[in-house]
Amino acid sequence: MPFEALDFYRIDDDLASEERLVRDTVRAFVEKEFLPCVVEHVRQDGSFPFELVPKIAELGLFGANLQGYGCAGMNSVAYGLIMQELERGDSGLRSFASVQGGLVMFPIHTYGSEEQKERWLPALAQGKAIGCFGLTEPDFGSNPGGMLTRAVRDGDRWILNGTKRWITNGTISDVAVVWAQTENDIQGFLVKKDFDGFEARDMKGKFSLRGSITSELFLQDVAVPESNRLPNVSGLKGPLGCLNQARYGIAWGAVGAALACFDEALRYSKERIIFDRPLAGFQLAQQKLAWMATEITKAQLLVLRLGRLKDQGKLHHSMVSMAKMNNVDIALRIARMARDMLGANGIVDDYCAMRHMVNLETVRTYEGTHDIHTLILGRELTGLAAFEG
Ligand code: TGC
Ligand code: FAD
Repeated sequence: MPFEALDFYRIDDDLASEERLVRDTVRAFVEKEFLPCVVEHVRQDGSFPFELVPKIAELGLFGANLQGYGCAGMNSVAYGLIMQELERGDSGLRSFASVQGGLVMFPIHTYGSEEQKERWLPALAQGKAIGCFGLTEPDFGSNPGGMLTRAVRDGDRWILNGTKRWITNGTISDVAVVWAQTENDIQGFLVKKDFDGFEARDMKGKFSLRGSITSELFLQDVAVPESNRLPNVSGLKGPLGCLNQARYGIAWGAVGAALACFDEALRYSKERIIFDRPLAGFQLAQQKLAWMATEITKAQLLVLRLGRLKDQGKLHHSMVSMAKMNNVDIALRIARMARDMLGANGIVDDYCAMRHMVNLETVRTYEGTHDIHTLILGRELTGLAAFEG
């Protein structure tokens, strides 16, 4: 039986036919090409089905909401639906696309020179080049403003020193967007993989997001030409502006993971006979399913409204924080509940609930932890920042 996405409030009716078409196309791709191989990659830590990259590019999924330079120029809702469908497959798949599009193509598109855009955007959109985003450091995750990576001006180049950790796709990237502190402010640099003094290494031992490559980046006296500095932004708002894009995609993606877990739990509970009748017929099981369906519906409405606001230019970043925080939280709780409803079967990789559950632990942490988004909202509501002390 094919996957059935819950649509209790007929949200489909509010989608344009092109938006539905995009969603259905990505759903079919995930079903046919990605799901048959995901478990094999998850069993190896830090492995991704790289052979699917040309197909993902052909579907226009890298930087799908960007205009020009070979990008698909879709609206924000279509972009969100792409993220939803990719994460229905696996958070690692959505991560691959959201880093490439939201964290690498977006800053080049928004802050880059014309030369940088021409050089990188078509190649990144076609999947002929892969990129990564280096903001987090071993000692500075939630507080990137404290970063130790330094860029010192030396004539027409910059000398970069520092370490970035937890960087998705670092070892397979042709270009890293590296954020570094200069004498005056934070600046973004396009660091090519073959620059002397630059090295990326895989990180192993993950329980979570195993179907994704996570790396450390080492920069030792790396000389980066001034022409590789992103000229149109400075300060922390540069990287934080990129995070907005990726957090928006995660808010949609989390719905996809939740839909997969709900569908699995519903099916399983109808088929599983316990005490001579289907599990789904017991009140406790129905309570769980009713709660899941309600939370998914609320999450769907949140992101649809968010997407329409984004397209109208009315989005504030604290709205994105609310959606990322809420949707990842409910998706994680739904994944745990689905795993529980599957009993012992829930712990094996024939089923998706536990894979989504452990992935969502990462999703709760990256792109701003649940706590950080709570504090962003707290600041927005009260006018008082509670990040320190
Ligand atoms: P704060 O004073 O809040 O802001 C400094 C400047 O930035 C502006 N700003 C934003 N602009 C755009 N979008 C946002 N979301 C923005 N948030 C803030 C702000 O207006 C200000 O502008 P200006 O012109 O006045 O200079 O800075 P703060 O130091 O107080 O920030 C605090 C905090 C905690 C909110 C911020 O540091 C934060 O968001 N921390 C979380 C870090 C984080 O999310 N890291 C993610 C790393 S990348 C990643 O995880 C990728 S996962 C990849 C995958 O999907 O695989
Ligand atoms: P910390 O900041 O040390 O937080 C530890 C705990 O303290 C958390 O519970 C947090 O919520 C809490 N905390 C923090 N501040 C406060 C506060 N003010 N008040 C109360 N509690 C607080 N980064 C990139 O730059 N690029 C990437 O591509 C990337 N990919 C990633 C992929 C994976 C698989 C993972 C796990 C992470 C990735 N990250 C990436 C890093 C990610 O963004 C950081 O892990 C995240 O921002 C949190 O930072 P941290 O791990 O240092 O946790």
